[in-house]
Amino acid sequence: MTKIKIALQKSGRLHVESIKTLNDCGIYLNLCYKDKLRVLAKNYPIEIFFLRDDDIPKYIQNGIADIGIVGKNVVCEQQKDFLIKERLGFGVCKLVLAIPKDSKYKNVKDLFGKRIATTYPNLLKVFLKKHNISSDIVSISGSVEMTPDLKVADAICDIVSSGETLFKNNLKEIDQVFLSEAVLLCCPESNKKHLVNMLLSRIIVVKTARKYKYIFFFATKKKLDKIYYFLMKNKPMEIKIIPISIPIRNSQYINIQSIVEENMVFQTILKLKIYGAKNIIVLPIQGINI
Ligand code: PRT
Ligand code: ZN
Repeated sequence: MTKIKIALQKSGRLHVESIKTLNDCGIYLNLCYKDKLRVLAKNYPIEIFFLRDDDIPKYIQNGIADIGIVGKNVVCEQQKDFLIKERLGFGVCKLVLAIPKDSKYKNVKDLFGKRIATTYPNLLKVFLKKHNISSDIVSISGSVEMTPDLKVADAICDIVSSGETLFKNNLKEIDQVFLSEAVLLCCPESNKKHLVNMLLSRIIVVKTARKYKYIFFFATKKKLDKIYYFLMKNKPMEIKIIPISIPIRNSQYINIQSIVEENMVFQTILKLKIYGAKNIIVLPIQGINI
């Protein structure tokens, strides 16, 4: 039987969420996969390759794997953007320019002729070119944050997520070079297009659902108009589902159900409580087909 081959990061920041994405699509791996490099899915004709993230774009381009998950920063640094099929919304981070805290430089323009250490020379080159700045790119393979202290560079260009590493190393961000998140790669010349497209659409359904929650509650009929207006006003643009209200026999209460953006859940609950809503239940959504 034809198998879809999927390349995922073996360990590291994208590993857990990548596996979770497959699980959310209903694809489960055989137990004890932890130390293996090739694993079969339990319930689908799918084989997973666990790789270093830097190798994933190559595997996809050469057709060794059909689908892969990796940081956009890695793909674009390797100039293989054409492999990107979909953004996945996790592993969010940014590539930034940072300098020692006591330095007076304010932005990229102040780095003209200065030394910038990075593991992302290509992305940095593109950014400097866009701003017409000529700097000395010091290309290294790790521990970039130490280089200003060691006088190897005047500034760094590195990935930041919480900002803790910059803070601990007495560095401050001065400019954003590139925004990144995990992306789904697809081999453009895959001979399993039909199977791959089926899996892709399932991943998109799961990804869409992750952004929303299902909200279920009770309210009195006389508050329905206000609640309905509030929910419609805050309804996700992307989704054409309107809130539904279900009358309850012999009761002044009605049951209302709607979909809200995850980052609006807290505000929505507060507002609904003001309108006297009761028994508010928030549920995760398994999938949304738009
Ligand atoms: O072993 P392998 O080669 O597969 O993994 P890796 O060590 O090269 O990559 P890994 O696991 O560290 O990161 C995988 C991907 O996660 C990256 O390519 C990014 O797309 C994404 N990502 C998200 C990050 C971060 N957040 C992140 N914070 N990648 C790296 N970092 C590092 C950064 O380089 C810096 O050293 O974390 C430090 C900064 O973190 P904060 O939280 O202190 O700001
Ligand atoms: Zn790597």
